[in-house]
Amino acid sequence: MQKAEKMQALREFAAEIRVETLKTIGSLGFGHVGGSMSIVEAMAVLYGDVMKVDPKNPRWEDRDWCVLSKGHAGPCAYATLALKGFYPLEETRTLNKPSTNFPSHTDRTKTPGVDLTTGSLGQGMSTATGAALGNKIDGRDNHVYVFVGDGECDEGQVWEAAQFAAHYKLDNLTCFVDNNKNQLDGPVDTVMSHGKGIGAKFDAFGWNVIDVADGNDVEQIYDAVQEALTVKGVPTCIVLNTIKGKGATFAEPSGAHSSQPSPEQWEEAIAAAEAELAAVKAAK
Ligand SMILES: Cc1ncc(C[n+]2csc(CCOP(=O)(O)OP(=O)(O)O)c2C)c(N)n1
Repeated sequence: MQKAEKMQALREFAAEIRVETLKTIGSLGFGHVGGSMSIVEAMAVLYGDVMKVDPKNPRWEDRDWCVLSKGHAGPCAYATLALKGFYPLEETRTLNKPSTNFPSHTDRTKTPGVDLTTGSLGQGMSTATGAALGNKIDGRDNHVYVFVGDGECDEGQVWEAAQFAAHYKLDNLTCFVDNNKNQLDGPVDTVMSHGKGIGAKFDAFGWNVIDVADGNDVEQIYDAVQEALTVKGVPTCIVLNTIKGKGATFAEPSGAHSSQPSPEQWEEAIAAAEAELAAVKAAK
């Protein structure tokens, strides 16, 4: 497939994920829209092209792994995995309801395709790093991708894992930083700034660092991942400069962490995302 054709397919996949993420959270009426929408394009690139996974065998030992250390973005993963064929889309509409397999934060014991349980910020970075080391020791030819939030990077545990990953030369590990500039309590720079920047911190810990100027652009993300996969001897951090709430009419303007819009606002947002999907398809 030509690259242009591939990018078009990834843009369409991202637009579909955006619609289904909204419908998933909308089935509950409230939730983590902001941090789910900011990573849509990165998830589209991973599951639409880069990662080797088998929806019929989610625990295939040689699969690539994806860990949402920012586990509150679970709905984006649920929509992505449903579109990839791990389970029917309708099932995601039970989000966070009693006896659901789709809790607000990702849980590997409940949802097919979820590789590690997360939700307590910082921990997913450590467990993903452990998984990468385990895979390396086992001689597996696979890769672990982990997403951390820029607010999450306040957790000391992120940096313990970063130091560990560099020490063990985990070139089978790529960490995406969802640099959407906002966390729960407000702007990252107001709550706890990152000094010279999160990328500079990973660099200081011995990682290869790639800055993606537009972290909601599938081609820029795709190119960064391809570059990361060529780097040997060190893990790579890809800083995605994203927009919190991207594409959600009620959440993007404020960059809110969680949202509980009115039914009319849900309808408006889903209609806008569906219109965007149609426009992306028409641009073929
Ligand atoms: C250890 C821990 N402390 C606090 C929380 C509550 N919490 C959930 S999300 C969040 C903000 C995270 O911000 P960021 O990493 O920027 O993610 P984004 O909202 O942009 O997706 C907080 C404080 C948590 N889940 N775990």
